[in-house]
Amino acid sequence: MPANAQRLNSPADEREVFLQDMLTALSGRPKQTSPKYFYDEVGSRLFDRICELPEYYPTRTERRILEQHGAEMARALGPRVMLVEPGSGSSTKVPLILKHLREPAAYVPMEICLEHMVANLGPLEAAFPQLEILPVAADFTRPFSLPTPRLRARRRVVFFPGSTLGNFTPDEARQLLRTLRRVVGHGGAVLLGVDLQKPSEVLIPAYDDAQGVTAAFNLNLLERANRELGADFNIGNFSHRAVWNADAGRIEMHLVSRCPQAVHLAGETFHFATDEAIITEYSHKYTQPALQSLAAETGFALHRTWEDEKGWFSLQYWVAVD
Ligand code: AVJ
Repeated sequence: MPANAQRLNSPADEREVFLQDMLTALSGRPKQTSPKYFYDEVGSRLFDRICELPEYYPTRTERRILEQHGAEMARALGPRVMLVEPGSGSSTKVPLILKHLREPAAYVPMEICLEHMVANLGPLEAAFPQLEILPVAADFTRPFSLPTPRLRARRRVVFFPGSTLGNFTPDEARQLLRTLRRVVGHGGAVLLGVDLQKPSEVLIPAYDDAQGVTAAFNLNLLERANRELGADFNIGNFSHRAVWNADAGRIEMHLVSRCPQAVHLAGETFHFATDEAIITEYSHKYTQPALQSLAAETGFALHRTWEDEKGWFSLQYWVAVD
């Protein structure tokens, strides 16, 4: 583990939390797990492959907006920024901002999977040798503390791309944004990447691609529970499904039981009926008016937005208001 990396929770802690969350999930009606459990090393690598899929437009669309408007965004953020990125994954987007930032104080990537995060910081360290990089291995949905960079930062900015905000229900999203408001503090800001509403003919293939990579990403959750928790999911008895829930404005990913079956975990037995589903992820798709009010409800003012020519994806610059 690199000297400057912080791990806020021990692997044993993480495993115990995963176990309790799975037991709660499998006891639920409907059964529902958190999408954060997709991202072990296998899942993180599958997600990297999803980002390259022809059907999965969010990553490349956001990347194009960052390439076209990165300099403007950096001007809006100003000099000596401490840039915090929750759910940084492979940190492949942040260089498009960092390269335009004046004297950034530090970059703080946050990821649950320390190994995957650190394994992908090499190119960034090479590209920005002056920049202090302070990785934090933590679950940003749980209370966390931030490291103090050598250089005194003029302001804190949270960079939250990729529409990860979409994983959260509206109430959870408000709660998370209020946490990020406290994290950035007075004079701080967030730079959000958010996927926008569009026809379901575009959305559903993006979450159910022809090559089956998203299906493997979804099923890996069960393989991970078998690997790490000693569960006995029969992977072949479950199938991947992506549905567009128009009323809730979200894509839902499900793992559907193909037959009546029982799964055992930590001495407990969980029964599945045919066609019974585990909800494994929500991916909410936003509209501009909804984002405008979400900013106001969570202690921010929407200052700037940048969109692609199709209006499929949006980068939002929100400034903290007291
Ligand atoms: C990383 C949460 C933004 O919801 O689009 C990709 C994850 N799930 N394919 C998304 C995901 C299925 C992705 N986020």
